Amino acid sequence: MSDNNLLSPNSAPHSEVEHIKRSSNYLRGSLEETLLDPITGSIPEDDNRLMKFHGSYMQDDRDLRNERQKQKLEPAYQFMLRVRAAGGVVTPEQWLTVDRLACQYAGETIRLTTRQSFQLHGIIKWNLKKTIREVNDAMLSTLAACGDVNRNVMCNPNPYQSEAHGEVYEWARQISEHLNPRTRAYFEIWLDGEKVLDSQDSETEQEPIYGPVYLPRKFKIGVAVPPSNDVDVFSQDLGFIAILNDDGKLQGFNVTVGGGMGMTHGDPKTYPQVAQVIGFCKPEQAVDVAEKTVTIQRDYGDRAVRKHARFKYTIDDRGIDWFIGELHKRLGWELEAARPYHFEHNGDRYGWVKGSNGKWHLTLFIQNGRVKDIGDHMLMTGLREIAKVHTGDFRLTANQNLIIANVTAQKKKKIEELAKQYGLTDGAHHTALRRNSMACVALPTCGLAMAESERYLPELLDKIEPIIVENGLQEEDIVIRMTGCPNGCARPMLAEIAFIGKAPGKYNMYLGGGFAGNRLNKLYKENIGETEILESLRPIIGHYAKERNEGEHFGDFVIRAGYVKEVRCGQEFHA
Ligand code: SRM
Ligand code: SF4
Repeated sequence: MSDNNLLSPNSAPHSEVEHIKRSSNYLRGSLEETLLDPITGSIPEDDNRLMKFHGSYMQDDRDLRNERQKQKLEPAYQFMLRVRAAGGVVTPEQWLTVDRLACQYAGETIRLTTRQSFQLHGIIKWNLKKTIREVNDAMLSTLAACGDVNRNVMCNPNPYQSEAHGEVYEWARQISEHLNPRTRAYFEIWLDGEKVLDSQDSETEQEPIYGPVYLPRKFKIGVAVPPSNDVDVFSQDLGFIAILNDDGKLQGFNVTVGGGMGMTHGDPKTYPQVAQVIGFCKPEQAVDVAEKTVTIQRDYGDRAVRKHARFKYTIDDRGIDWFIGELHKRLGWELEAARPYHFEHNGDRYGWVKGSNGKWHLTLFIQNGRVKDIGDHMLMTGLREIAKVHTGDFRLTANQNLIIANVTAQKKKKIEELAKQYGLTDGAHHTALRRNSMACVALPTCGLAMAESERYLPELLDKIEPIIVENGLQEEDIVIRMTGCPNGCARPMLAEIAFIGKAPGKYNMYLGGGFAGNRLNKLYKENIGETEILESLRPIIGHYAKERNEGEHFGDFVIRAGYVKEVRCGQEFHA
């Protein structure tokens, strides 16, 4: 393993974060002590960096910032906790645990994320350890939910092809487990070391895959099952596209590399990128491909400039042929030629369906992944009541929605009744535009937000929907996404219509992403507020309604009609 030196492959000195990681003794830092410090609800910055690897971010409630400053109080420090489960599959018991923790420590709300995880917000420092312990008691984890490691492995929760899904999911789970950090720090800090004694040799501390400085940056893997590209496989650092034969049996995976969304406004050296398909591997080779790809990024990723440290830049700088050569060398075998595949969409398919295993699956529309009781709309209570009787599983989708999966014929009626009683919806009464909408968390918790997102998109949709309805497009699937900044947490750069926050109330508007998540969009208008957004969209929507070709998606139309140019790769995004 390389990279014990202090220079990046580009010979520049390593960034501050690299030094923090290196001297952290495998992610321990002084976390154990600072968590106990009774004087402040915060932790020092160095520990905050390490905390991310443990699945938590220190935040403060930005709605309260000014008021607290006026009162000369420290910010309202609180912690976000990300709970991950590969492919977003959890049992009803695990759902109930997350629900209980949310009610006890995290403001009575759960956030389903764009990577099929849970987020709890607003946990105060002194409740963090109990919360993490209970998450682990439920056989869930927060380790590596954030930080410079492989994150939650996404997997298509396809309820239509239950058998193939089961197999694909199993590979996603194995990749996830294989790439988990091995440090005992997590167990020592949060679980009082008890699991260490059970399962690990306490003499040696090793990270066989990551080494002592982990990766230069976060790393993301997703597994798609065509025709659904719900995991947005082209946005992933490493992707697997399941190839099934005519009987629906898994043959293996096409491998994709080098996707990513994040960028900085006004800095063309940073850009979103779509991944490239580089070949095919058998199912049992996927873990090896994942491990070797991660080690290549470990050894060649930029450790000097964090903005340039994602795997997409490693590949773009050195070239795809270099990467494939390096991968083959490390594997000791070669990928086969990529096999044909076809994606139809990247959204969710709502409502009840019967899977090939005879069980039933209900996909619910959860606006922006926010699970909360608001007035008469008792979403959180309803899901809790379902979890109490459900014997199948829950599946978080990559579009922030939820599937009540594997419902037996006997339980279907009961679950239907509960869904009705608590107003849980498959979104049928909304426009297809809203059903295909997604917004990142942004304010008030996200420290990087420049504008509202989750709290604003539903309101903006209230104003766009009448235009959609006037034009008879209420059942036309159009993918619309918003984020509060250009980090791209709701993968807006792949949406047909996107808004990326610039300042309070101001957004850059992008058009022309591929309906199946296969093409980046392009800047259409810069720094505009709501009035201009609506004025800009109205004629384009009208034009689309009148002049679209049969089956033509909105993203394709705006390119054909000349509103924006087609973007074929990330390097063309800002051009
Ligand atoms: Fe994200 C940082 C929320 C998916 C790209 N993301 C953040 C932080 C932790 C803000 C921070 O660093 O202080 C946000 C916490 C907000 C909050 O208050 O909860 C945050 N990201 C989210 C979630 C919760 C959005 C959501 O509404 O669901 C998603 C959690 C995923 C999970 O469960 O693991 C989330 N983030 C994504 C995605 C989409 C994906 O992974 O499929 C992306 C784009 C894909 C990619 O990584 O290229 C994404 N998040 C970022 C970036 C930009 C990374 C970059 O390459 O530049 C940041 C900032 C950073 O890393 O410095 C970021
Ligand atoms: Fe925060 Fe930006 Fe991610 Fe939205 S896109 S959650 S504002 S980092």
